[in-house]
Amino acid sequence: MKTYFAPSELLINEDGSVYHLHVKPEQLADKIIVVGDPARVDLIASYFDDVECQIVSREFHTTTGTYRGKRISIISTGIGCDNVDIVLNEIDALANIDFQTRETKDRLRSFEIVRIGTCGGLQPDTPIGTYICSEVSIGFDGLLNFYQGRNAVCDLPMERALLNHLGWSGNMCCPAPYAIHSDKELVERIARTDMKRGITVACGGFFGPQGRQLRIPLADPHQNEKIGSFEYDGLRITNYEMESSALAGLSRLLGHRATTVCLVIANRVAQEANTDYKKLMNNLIQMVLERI
Ligand code: R1P
Ligand code: URA
Repeated sequence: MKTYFAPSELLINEDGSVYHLHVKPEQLADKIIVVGDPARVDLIASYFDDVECQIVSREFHTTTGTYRGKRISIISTGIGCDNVDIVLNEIDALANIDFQTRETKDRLRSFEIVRIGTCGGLQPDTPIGTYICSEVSIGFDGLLNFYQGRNAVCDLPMERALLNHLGWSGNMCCPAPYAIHSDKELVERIARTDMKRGITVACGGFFGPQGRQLRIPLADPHQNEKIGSFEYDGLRITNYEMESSALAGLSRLLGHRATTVCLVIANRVAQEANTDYKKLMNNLIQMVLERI
């Protein structure tokens, strides 16, 4: 049975492009690299052989082109899982909803999506300069809780074990954290043996939610010690960033395959940071372009 999506639910611009991204259905490749920083789109595109289109709309910059014969789209999300909700739903609509009839297509398209980002390392063996591939993402952002099917795709025992370990109750559990596995084959192909693998926690903020205290005291001053000592099924929490959970979760619910790779630019245990990471990011970009 076909589902019809009203103009208020799927917003389409006058020129036939999707509302926020301003991208048209034919402009999207099956392989997609997602980044937070719009400037990173141009950096990645500088490695392309050919550029087919470049679209700029708010923080959502999209470039489609080819890298060694592979057609790839690069899209910036800006910061946060709320923006990933927009990007994932709009790219899925571009692929799987007919913009003329506003109905789902008979044959559904599936994307391969890799996010390239920066993150904070949470273990002594994830120093600045480490590349981490997320085998699992834990969302402290709450986004997936609004979608039916969340429990079917999440690792519920891992969620319970983490909450137990943190000893959180009341406001600290609102919204409930969700644990979602990345696509296994994609993790193997992207991480190979030269990237660290682990559990990534995606937070709804850079400061308090990541246990950083400036002038406001934290609700749980021991959050990062507890996060660092959590172990589940041989995996530890390796890093904090702000988008991987929504990317993995929505991809799973929509039938796309996704994972996140991040460069560690701050280590919370050693209390060190490096804001001059251009060379290391360039290297990570080239690794992903070869492997996607
Ligand atoms: C915070 O500084 C930003 O950096 C990380 C976080 O997820 C957040 O978006 O990723 P990006 O480097 O992709 O922006
Ligand atoms: N991005 C984050 O979200 N956290 C960090 O500590 C560094 C980059």
